[in-house]
Amino acid sequence: MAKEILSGNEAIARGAYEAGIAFASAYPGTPSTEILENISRYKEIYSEWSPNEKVAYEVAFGASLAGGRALAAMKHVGVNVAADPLMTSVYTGINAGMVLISADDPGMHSSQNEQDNRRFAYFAKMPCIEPSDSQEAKDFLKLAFEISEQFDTPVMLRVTTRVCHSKSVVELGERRESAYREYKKDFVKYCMLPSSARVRRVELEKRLSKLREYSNKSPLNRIELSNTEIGIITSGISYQHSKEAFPDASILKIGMSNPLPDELIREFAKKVKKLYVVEELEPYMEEQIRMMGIEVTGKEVIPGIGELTPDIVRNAILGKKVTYEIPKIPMRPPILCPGCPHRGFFTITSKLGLTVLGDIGCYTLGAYEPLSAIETCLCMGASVSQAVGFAKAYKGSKKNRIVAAIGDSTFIHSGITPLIDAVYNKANVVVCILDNETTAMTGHQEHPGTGRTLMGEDAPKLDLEALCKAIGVPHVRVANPNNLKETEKVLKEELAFDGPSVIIFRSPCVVRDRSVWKKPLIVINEKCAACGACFRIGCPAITKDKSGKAVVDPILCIGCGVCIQVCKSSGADKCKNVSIGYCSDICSQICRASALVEKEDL
Ligand SMILES: Cc1ncc(C[n+]2csc(CCOP(=O)(O)OP(=O)(O)O)c2C)c(N)n1
Repeated sequence: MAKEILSGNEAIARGAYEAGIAFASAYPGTPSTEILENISRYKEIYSEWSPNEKVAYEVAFGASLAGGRALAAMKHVGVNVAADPLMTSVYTGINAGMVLISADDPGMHSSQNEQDNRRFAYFAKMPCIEPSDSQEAKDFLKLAFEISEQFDTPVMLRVTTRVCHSKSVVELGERRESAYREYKKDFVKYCMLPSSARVRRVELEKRLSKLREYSNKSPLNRIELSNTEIGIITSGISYQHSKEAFPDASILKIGMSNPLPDELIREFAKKVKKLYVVEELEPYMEEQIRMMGIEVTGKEVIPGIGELTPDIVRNAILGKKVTYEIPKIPMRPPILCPGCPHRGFFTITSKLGLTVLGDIGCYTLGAYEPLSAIETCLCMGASVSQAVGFAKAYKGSKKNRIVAAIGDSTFIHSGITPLIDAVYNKANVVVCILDNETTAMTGHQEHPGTGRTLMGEDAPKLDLEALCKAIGVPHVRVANPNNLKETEKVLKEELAFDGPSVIIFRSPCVVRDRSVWKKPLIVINEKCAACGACFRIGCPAITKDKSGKAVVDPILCIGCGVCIQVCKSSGADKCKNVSIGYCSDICSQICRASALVEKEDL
């Protein structure tokens, strides 16, 4: 069989293909995003970006009921959004195999929190499978579908950033078309009213004990017996770290972490002198093992925050005190790209001193200095609902100045219902939809507002203006955030309005749409007053020379012109007085600009 070097996410996609699945859905989110991007390359599988994770889970569940194997993929916090259907789908069980992929992010490389979704699987009483490399990611996914069908339950495949993004050798297999399972109407199984749910509740417990028996015998859990001085129970990426730190130790490798293989754990515990549990984040296995009456060392020595490494595992077990520390290296927070349309918007909200309640997306970077323009970030969609509550309860001087800033993808994900709340309850808020026509933060995925699907087809484009009007928003405006005067005028007008309004700040993401790139700008050194105004917009293309004057890097600058508009020496629109202007000399000297050598007089 052919072998390839694949990331965990690519391997999961391959596993989905080989498992003969019919349907895959997701809402993007690091570290899970590439799973669906890779699945969409297999034309045998219908795949879609759903508007949010709840929908992604439900459409996959619908596909499973209809008889096709289905999966839904999401980052760990996405499972919170999908929790409602998830908790009850475990009662009904499935028809064709159904797998939920939860991609957790220990260390919060790209997340607003750090949660261990093995706890979710335990809470939901669903099987949880944990691969530790790309080969297992593929093989375990296939097995997860078999477990799902054998035990009539959705199954969680829980991966973490290191498994998702590390690459290792994977032996490929053939696609085995899964047999179509005919849907049969079954009130007690599929229609969760109290009378039927009570029946299924009992079934759920019976299923769990069968799953525990399975877990004890399953090849997913295996003892690797070696030196018996130290025994380590571990799962996922922590298995790789443990092997590297203690190549000679005995290991119980857990691949199925819910339900845990209790008998196997007892057997292993008897064989070794000192027993450790090495697991990232929560003492999930440790607590259960202790509840079995087995003496074990875990979080007393292994940090419960952040990622583990072989060094941490080695030091912790050798008795050196290891505690989690926030990295001390100089912070280099991510910043808005040069030319990002969000910059113009924040330049004005900062200037006006507005209270901007933020959301999650590239625009959250407006919270960092020097813009410091966003005051909150909680979860997707929360900007609008928080703004409603804030506007209602706030008694300070900025009472009428509450602004919610939310991206287009995030608005569709979970901003619409809170906007309905704003209209229904007459909240005095200005909701600013920062519409860059893509899901930029996670890598430019399509969404219902882009007019394209994951599978590359044209789709009806969600009309945000019409949607907001239909909700009943009295004022719906559209503005160009790169035009600072227009941005300021529209914001001031809507802030003066007593009631909810929506301003759609529309300008494409410049990383995705290069058609908006203009010639790079140049600073006329002798005209620069070194006032620093252009530094305050936080554009990475602008740096300071030794004398404190501005310098524009022509390689980074895409000529959005926001800096020209804040340049103090610009003297309105009179080009002659502008100290930053379009460069024609430099353009002709750099390759990217060779297409842009139009003469432009300063
Ligand atoms: C529940 C949840 N799902 C997914 C994510 C990952 N995520 C963060 S921001 C974002 C979307 C950003 O797109 P948009 O709102 O259009 O803003 P942009 O980045 O384009 O400015 C996604 C998918 C998340 N943080 N939380």
